[in-house]
Amino acid sequence: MEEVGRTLMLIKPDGVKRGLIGKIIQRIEQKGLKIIEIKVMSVDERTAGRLYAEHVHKQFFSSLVEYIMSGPVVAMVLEGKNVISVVRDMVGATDPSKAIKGTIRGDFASSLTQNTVHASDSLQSAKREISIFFDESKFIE
Ligand code: FUP
Repeated sequence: MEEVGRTLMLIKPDGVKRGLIGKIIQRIEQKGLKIIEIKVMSVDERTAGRLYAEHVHKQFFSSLVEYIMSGPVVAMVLEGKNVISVVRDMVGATDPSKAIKGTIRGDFASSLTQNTVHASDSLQSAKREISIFFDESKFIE
């Protein structure tokens, strides 16, 4: 069954710095996803730590946190049918060198750390991640 759900997408600092906001949003709109919320913001250490909590013991954690704090990001809440798989397919593989052409990372990214976008990997993590960046009670109907 196709269920309507919501996910968090971030355009990471490299995407913002390289002027890719418009191109990425165009792909989201062309795919028919609904943008429920969107803002440009900087990520502080606490927010970065919450976002990447599952990676806290990994050797790349500190570079990940440092990178996401290195410049403004665009945070978005997207809604659509099968939203997790639709958005993850659009984003492409974590490692841009393995991401196929036509995906955001496949077309725009070249570094594992600076991989242009983040998207939640399940509805459960989407709920957790959305609450880090937005107050869901204030979303427009
Ligand atoms: P993804 O869900 O595709 O963003 O990937 P992960 O949750 O596995 O990884 C989160 C972030 O950690 C990725 F965006 C890139 C970064 N990362 C590294 O920097 N080094 C690694 O070896 C693996 C992931």
